[in-house]
Amino acid sequence: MASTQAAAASEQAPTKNPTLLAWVAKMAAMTQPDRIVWCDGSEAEKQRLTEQAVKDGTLIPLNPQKRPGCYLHRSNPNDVARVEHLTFICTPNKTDAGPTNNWMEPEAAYTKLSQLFEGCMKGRTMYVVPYAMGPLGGASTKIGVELTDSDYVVLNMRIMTRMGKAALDMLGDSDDFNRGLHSTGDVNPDRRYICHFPQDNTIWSFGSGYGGNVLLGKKCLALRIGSYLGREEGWLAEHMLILGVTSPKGETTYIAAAFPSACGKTNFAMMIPPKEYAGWKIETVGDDIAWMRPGPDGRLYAINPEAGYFGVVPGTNYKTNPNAMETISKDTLFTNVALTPDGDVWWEGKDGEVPEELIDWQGKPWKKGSTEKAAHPNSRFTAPMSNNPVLSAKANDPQGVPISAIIFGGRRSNTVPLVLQAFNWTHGVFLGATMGSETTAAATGKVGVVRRDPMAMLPFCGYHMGDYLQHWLDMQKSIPQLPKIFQVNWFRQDKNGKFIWPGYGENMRVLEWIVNRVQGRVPTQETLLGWVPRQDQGLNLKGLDMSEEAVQEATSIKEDEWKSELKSQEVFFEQLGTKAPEALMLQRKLLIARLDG
Ligand code: OXD
Ligand code: MN
Repeated sequence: MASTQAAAASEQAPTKNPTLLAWVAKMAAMTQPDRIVWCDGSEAEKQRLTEQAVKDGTLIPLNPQKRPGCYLHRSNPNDVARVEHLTFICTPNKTDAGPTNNWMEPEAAYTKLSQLFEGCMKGRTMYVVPYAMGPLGGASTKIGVELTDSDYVVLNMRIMTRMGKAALDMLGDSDDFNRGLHSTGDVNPDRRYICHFPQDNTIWSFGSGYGGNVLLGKKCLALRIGSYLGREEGWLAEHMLILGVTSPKGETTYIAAAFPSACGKTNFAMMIPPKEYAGWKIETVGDDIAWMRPGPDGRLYAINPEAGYFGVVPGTNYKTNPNAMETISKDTLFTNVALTPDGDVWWEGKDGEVPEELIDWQGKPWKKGSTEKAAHPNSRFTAPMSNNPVLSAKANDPQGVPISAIIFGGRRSNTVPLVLQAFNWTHGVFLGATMGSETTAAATGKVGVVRRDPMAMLPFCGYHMGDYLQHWLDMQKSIPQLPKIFQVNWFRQDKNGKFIWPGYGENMRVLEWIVNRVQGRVPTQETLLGWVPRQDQGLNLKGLDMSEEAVQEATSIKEDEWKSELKSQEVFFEQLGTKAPEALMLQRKLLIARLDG
């Protein structure tokens, strides 16, 4: 694009912010779009972009009687998940990125990606998407601007963030905004890079259209860059849901919980308690990301920086998550699910009969009984959080909510018991740091292998993991009223490979114990690993369809399993080298001594 066009574009720009205008012009000069469109976030803009996306085949309208305002998008089959091996942290020193991130030297990365971005928007539109992560006007809220050549990205960003004029107004003339550049390019996995430059507050993403790689506010800004900023500024950016649980007496406790991708954060955040819990209520503040900072009253306050949900579709049904089913009943974008003959969507695990015939996620005819999945295992919905019947009013509160408990949960078929409470903050950080989880379809690669995933942040920590863990330890000095820390595992299996714990709504029983512990209401039992529910005054099992032996099995601690677990943890700590925090190494020694003693 000629520089005269860039000048013309800045004349039409709805801002006079000199830094923003100069940066947009510079990026446009490199990518050379035919036109630049500044997004205002209006309904008219949504309609215009949607019509255009339908016309160019990016979106398929669904049956308006069955799914009003909903569309289906099919991605390139080579572009269906986050690509951790193509995701880079580009800090000046390799050590700053640490051993768990891919690293590129910043200048080398800018040069390499500039070659890909050079002229890549010829014949295309560059959309300028100003967005806020967090409630507008909040002290914790951050502004980003994403430049993208994808109308699908704009429509998703519209749901996932507070986007358009309001964000631009909040930015004003400040130069404090994240600079995000994205092009779908030719969707070639050999030319796909997701690069983060924390010291420049910049993200460059090329060659993908998949949410986690391209909705730059989410994983890239809210977690990778966010975690880096959090360390500099004294707060925490975490891969955590936030929920409020209200007892029949009207007492609300806010809890943040970290689980790796596709391990049920959305389900947990929207859970409906079982019938034995009449009068209890769960409300969602966030389903994926928490930004937490100490508040003036000494408690830790959390906001959800997002405005929508980008959730895993398969397995969602009226039993596992009725509130999600309501949430995705309208105004939702579906990606890579199957299409029914009557214009609705279908996925494995949906309620009701399996249809005889479908069009699968790749647009091919599919017949019942096929060995192929009709919906991709990482197919997704993008839905506004305002659709959620149990959305907490606090989700839009710029102050956030005071967190009383933090939960770390992995997907483990063995070893980790149903629930335990850490002895103290340092021990809790040790539990989070040593989390392991079996991999899922949310990222490209083998599914079902255990990997260490500290705080569920392995793919999302924007700096050295050892420094990150030290930051967690240091935070206790600035939070006089520390939340209590817990570890859970809903995924333990019996010898036949069946999940022992029923999960979903029944997780309320574990949640109630956590609330009771936080409020100091129930006694507990000490074990080698932490505090667990007592058999007499522990978990409420009334009405639970589970044998006593199965409950025993779900909560048991097997010392031999813990000995091999400790070995696998050792490999992880060795990787951190001298940056493995001393306090965590001491926790490790104490645990070894307890197990050997
Ligand atoms: C997500 C993920 O999309 O964690 O939230 O992959
Ligand atoms: Mn996630």
